Amino acid sequence: MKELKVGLIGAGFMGKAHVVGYSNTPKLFAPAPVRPIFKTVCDIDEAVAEEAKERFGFEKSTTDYMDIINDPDIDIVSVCTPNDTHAEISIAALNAGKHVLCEKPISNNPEDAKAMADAAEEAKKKGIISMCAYQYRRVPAVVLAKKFVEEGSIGEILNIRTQYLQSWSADPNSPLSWRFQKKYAGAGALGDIGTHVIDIAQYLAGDIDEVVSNVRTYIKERPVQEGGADLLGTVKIDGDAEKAPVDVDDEASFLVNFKSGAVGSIEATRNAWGRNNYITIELHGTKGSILFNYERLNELQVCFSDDPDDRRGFKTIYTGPAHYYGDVTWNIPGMNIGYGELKTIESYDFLKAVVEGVQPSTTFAEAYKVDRVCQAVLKSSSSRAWEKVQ
Ligand code: 4PW
Repeated sequence: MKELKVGLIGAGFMGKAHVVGYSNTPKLFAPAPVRPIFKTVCDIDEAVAEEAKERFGFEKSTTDYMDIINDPDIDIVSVCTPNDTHAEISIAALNAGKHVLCEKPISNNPEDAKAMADAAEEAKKKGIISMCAYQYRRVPAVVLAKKFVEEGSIGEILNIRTQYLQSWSADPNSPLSWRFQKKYAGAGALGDIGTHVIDIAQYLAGDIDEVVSNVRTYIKERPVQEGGADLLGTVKIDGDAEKAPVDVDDEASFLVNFKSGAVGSIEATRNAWGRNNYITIELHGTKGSILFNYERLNELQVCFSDDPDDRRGFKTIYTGPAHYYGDVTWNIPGMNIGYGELKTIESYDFLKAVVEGVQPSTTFAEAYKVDRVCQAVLKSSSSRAWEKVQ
């Protein structure tokens, strides 16, 4: 079996997710496109890098990502670092001829996002593949929703309502990680999770043309955290600790108009007690409706207008062998996939694209488009008016 050597940059939560994805690809998918070989892991924290090397089975660890870029033996690079470093690392890797799987959002600022899209376009001419890790568009139920849309089963899309709601930063004692600082993250809930549902909305309904928004920061300062590790609210720091300001949003909600003429609304917050990884998509078309909720990610609900009056309503389709990669994951609908399998589907699509030389979604150019929607949302929050996506 063909082998591809992996360099992982950033060994925290997302680094683990990429390792799970790569290592499960040849186990879950037959035939597997390649066997990923774990060559070098990099983290700015030496102890984290060393521990990741041992636990994940990398050959080497380093604290300098250039060791990965300069290693001619490494074929693919996973970028799992905070947003402010995505451009520098991804562009260096692409220029060195390495295929890049970069975490989302593409960057913390539009200039860098554009530079990344340009670098990816240039690299593509030399057969170098890049992908931004918006994995939720690959949930089999979401892919099925796309199929219904493309087949015209729900007619013309009138409205798409999406939400991404979490609760892990609702507690004021959740520390000030890089995700609450503009210089690293670029934006708060909007950039961190709102971007996922912007990506899905555009995947299903085409480009967003204009937005009008409400953006709020509810918790203005948070306890300072030692070290840069992202704890996603799992560890709290008590009220007496030193505090520093939060300069990103806790919540963004906005109305959108699509170029197609469809309308919609998008909401993102990490301050919604009781909501965990609550991604919802509700599409209303001229001939039917579709509903998805990630907390029941193996299900899609659909309703068709031409069902008889006395039995029209939402029905639930359980995804399984008949759906996206269901034939190679588990055999019976209801056995269900989870986050690990989803990251494996993403890894498989990326590795297969590298082998076949075909550019997969979400491209850096599409991810830059998501970033431009975010910029319009932030602009509208200041101007308090509709803003065009530039
Ligand atoms: O991309 C998102 C992250 O930044 C993820 O899908 C979930 O929320 C997990 O961590 C955050």
